[in-house]
Amino acid sequence: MGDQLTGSQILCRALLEEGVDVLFGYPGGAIMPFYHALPEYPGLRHVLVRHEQAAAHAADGWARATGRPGVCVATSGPGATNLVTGIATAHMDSTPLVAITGQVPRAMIGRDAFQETDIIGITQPITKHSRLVDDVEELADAVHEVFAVAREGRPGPVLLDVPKDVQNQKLEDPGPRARGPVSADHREGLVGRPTATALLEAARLIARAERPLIMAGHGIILSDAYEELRGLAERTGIPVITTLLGISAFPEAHPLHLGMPGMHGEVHVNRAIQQADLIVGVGLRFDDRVTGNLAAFARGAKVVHIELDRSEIGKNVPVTVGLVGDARAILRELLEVLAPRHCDAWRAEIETFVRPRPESFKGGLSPEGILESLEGASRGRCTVVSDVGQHQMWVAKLFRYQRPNTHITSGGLGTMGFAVPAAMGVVLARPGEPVWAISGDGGFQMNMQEIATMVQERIPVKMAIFNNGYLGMVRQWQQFFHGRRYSATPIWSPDYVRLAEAYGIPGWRVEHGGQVEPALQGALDHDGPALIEFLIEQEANVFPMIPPGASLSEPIESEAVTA
Ligand SMILES: Cc1ncc(C[n+]2csc(CCOP(=O)(O)OP(=O)(O)O)c2C)c(N)n1
Repeated sequence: MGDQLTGSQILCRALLEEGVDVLFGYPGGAIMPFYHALPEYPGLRHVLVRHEQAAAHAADGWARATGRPGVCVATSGPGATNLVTGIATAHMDSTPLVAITGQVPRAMIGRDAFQETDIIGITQPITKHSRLVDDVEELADAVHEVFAVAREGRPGPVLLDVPKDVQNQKLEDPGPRARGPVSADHREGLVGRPTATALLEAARLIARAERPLIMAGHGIILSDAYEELRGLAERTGIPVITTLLGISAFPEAHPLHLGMPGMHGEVHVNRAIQQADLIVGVGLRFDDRVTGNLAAFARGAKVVHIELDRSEIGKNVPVTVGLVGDARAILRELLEVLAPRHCDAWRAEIETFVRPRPESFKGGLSPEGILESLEGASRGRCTVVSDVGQHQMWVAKLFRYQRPNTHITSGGLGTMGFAVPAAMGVVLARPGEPVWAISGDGGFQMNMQEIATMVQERIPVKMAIFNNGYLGMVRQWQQFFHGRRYSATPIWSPDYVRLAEAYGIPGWRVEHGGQVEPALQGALDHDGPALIEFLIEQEANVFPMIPPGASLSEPIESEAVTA
């Protein structure tokens, strides 16, 4: 007779078999058997967060940085429901995330037991798959199944709900699972090839277009298609636009890089889109923040859409040729049939749309100045995790990303409070590299409790708060579209330097330009978490801005228009 294992031990072992080495979580009644088993598996590092939402965001940050599923754990009821925003964030941005929740014992399910919620029902619309395991015999297979679902095809979150008595159930040790090495490659098992006819048609459109553009999205990062994207651009001379989640999928300093499109996109980028005769969209979903008024979006352009998720093709924008599959694989096939060409005349035309920018903001306390100094101090070697709001747009537009996948943000859900916990996950995925969490004073206060996690777990996140005393992005909308009625947007902050002190970490308040670089250097030199508060101009705005519902041709470019 072999040894007996509990469900919890089987769960831990299955996690190790999936290559998991870190999990973010918070214990409670229904998940206690799992936490009882955990110390027997030192290969599983557990990071105790201060709020389950942060566990989901940290696992999400870890997953975005590694390309492998991140894992978060919570108890039933309030623990599980606290994960929901993080799961929805991962769902909107196609992050592979495995959420494990305890559930009340099977005999209690459906009786409104203490801390019972139907977390399967709650999360079904925001997961790829959610599964209640009601027999220990199924547990190991269920773990492997949800990991496979999370990473295969278009990645996304999954949830495994494990009743407490199943965690305690005993089973004859089935022995380690006979399976090959775990692949970190989420492209495993993918996807039909596009037909030769469709590929040739796409190549023909690319060869003949006079004003073509490439729009690159998150799919480039998810499929490691940097080289192929660059190959496509350089073979054809077609300028490249990167969406918010596509930022850092193409070198920003490259002469073919144009910038970000959409609501806060550069004027020349949006103008180029409106004048294009072909858009090659790769790994993106043409969401409404990118297109503006759909009816007026790129009306002269045919669209070649390369996308893993078939349901995205034609969902928002009419498509001339849709190529369904992994971006890297399809770009490679396309490169085989594409002859070299250039787009010099079109590029010269776009050049005339570009608004002049000041040479340097260095040393200033403007958002531009801070980001330029931050880039200099980090020598381009850092990863930047931004929160949601005005600062997010400044970070997206002004920071010059030099390496792939070094810009991480909540795009689809736009989740305030994301940056600080997500950055913890990124630090653990990229030890030795500076990781900045850049937040507004609003979003920072949504998850600042996680400084305690950083201290206890020695996670050296560098936190930068752009404090404008307002929920800035909402205030900007109120200024532009609600007659400056600043309803519920002025926001008080605690003394962040003393807050840092209370947590035992260094903190700086930066009130004038001369303090920017010393503070950045001080934070980077400190071997641990550190915090900087930048007191920026209170009513600074993000320009340009396409008003909601307007077309990309109708930007607000300066204060004059809003006065
Ligand atoms: C969880 C959540 N609640 C509300 C919003 C709506 N919202 C979007 S931006 C924003 C203001 C953000 O303010 P702050 O964090 O101070 O950043 P700033 O815009 O000033 O840079 C708000 C409230 C949101 N995106 N997420």
